[in-house]
Amino acid sequence: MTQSQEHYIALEDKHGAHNYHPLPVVLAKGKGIYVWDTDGKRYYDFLSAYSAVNQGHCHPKIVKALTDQAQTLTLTSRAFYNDSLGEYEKFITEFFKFDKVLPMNTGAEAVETALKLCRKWAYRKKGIAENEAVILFATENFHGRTIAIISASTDPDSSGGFGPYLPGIQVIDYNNTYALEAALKANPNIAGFIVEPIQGEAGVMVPDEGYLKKAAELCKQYNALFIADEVQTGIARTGRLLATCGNCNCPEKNCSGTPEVKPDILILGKAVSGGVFPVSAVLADDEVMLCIQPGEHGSTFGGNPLANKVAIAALEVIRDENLAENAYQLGKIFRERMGKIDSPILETYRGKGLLNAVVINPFEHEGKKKTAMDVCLKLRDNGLLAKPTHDHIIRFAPPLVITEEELNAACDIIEETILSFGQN
Ligand code: IF1
Repeated sequence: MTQSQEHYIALEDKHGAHNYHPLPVVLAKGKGIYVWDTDGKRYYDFLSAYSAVNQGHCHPKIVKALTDQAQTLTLTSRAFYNDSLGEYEKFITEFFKFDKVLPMNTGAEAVETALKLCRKWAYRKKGIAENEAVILFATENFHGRTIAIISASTDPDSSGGFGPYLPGIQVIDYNNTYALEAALKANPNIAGFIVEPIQGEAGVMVPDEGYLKKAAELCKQYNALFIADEVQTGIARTGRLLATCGNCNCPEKNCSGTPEVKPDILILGKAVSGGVFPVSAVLADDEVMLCIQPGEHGSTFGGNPLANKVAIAALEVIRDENLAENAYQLGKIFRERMGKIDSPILETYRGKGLLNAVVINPFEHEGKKKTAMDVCLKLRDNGLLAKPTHDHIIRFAPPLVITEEELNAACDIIEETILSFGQN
């Protein structure tokens, strides 16, 4: 850590709220799969801003869409029409095969939107009595930071001390279709079930094969909406256009893998814009989406011209650069490489596509107790950035534009770093 970086860290510490504990590195530039710190040192970015920068940092096509539109028209509000919103709505609904989209900005806002939509549907279509609707969530979920969302959290760090919480929420076991069926059977007021196809914050928890399909079938059987939060898993990250990829008709060649399911409500964020701008989206067919009527929901910035142009460009990059296929192929190589690392500190690894995690056994090194954070600090020193989750898990999620050669070079760093700890 140089003096210059300490200066930036001290500034944030003094003037910013202390709601984060960042890895000590101060970034000043990004290009493709790389970021540079304020001293000019280059790193492989294996976090990709939590999977927002799937298209790589500062992708020229996306940046051009942003700068062109920034000089023309940035914001109209939804009080008026604008000449890019319809174009974007047509594009994204055709891309993901839904009738309609509701544009928002952040992931949490899109989740809130989906929850509101689900409740409206419950009252207007399912016939649940006013104020009686219940939405099911999974244990260890992460859907964002709003009061409604943390009301469903099972993580005391997320929810503790922020009560009172929102009613109308029930939490059931993740990756357990029996628990889902029991809940649906027990209560006719269940309006929907919201789930991450792979749980990110929980530590890249990949559910059993067929779980999502069965969950969607159960929702259909009991007339509840199946809501997929693909804010993190969405848009090529897991080796398919969507982790729930069913009826989405992926433009990618390799995306003919086992079709899973088409959610009733699909939530996207992060990579919709390639990390250039906050853009999120809720997609549904008319039967559901038209339950919300004019004046009942909205946002000043949702559907703004900058967002519209940026999102079209970002999705075109996903399609034109075959990023789902790349994530699929390179994900296999990544896990093969992790499987070959022979170290007592590497407990296991898991993931899909380029959303992976390595589980670190707590260990002692040079007489001191070490955790995943110590491994991440060493990775940083060795030129690769990743962030621990839950003390013992390291998430590895590089931009999807990474090449096989670059991935192997990055795996060399991970391997050397882990092995350097294993030799006590
Ligand atoms: C933070 C994790 C990732 C999400 C899913 C909605 C949202 C997120 C599945 C909300 C956001 C973020 C937010 C970020 C940390 C991060 C995260 F570590 F918590 F789990 F990505 F891995 N649904 N995830 O993962 O989207 O409102 O943030 O745009 O610092 O809170 P948002």
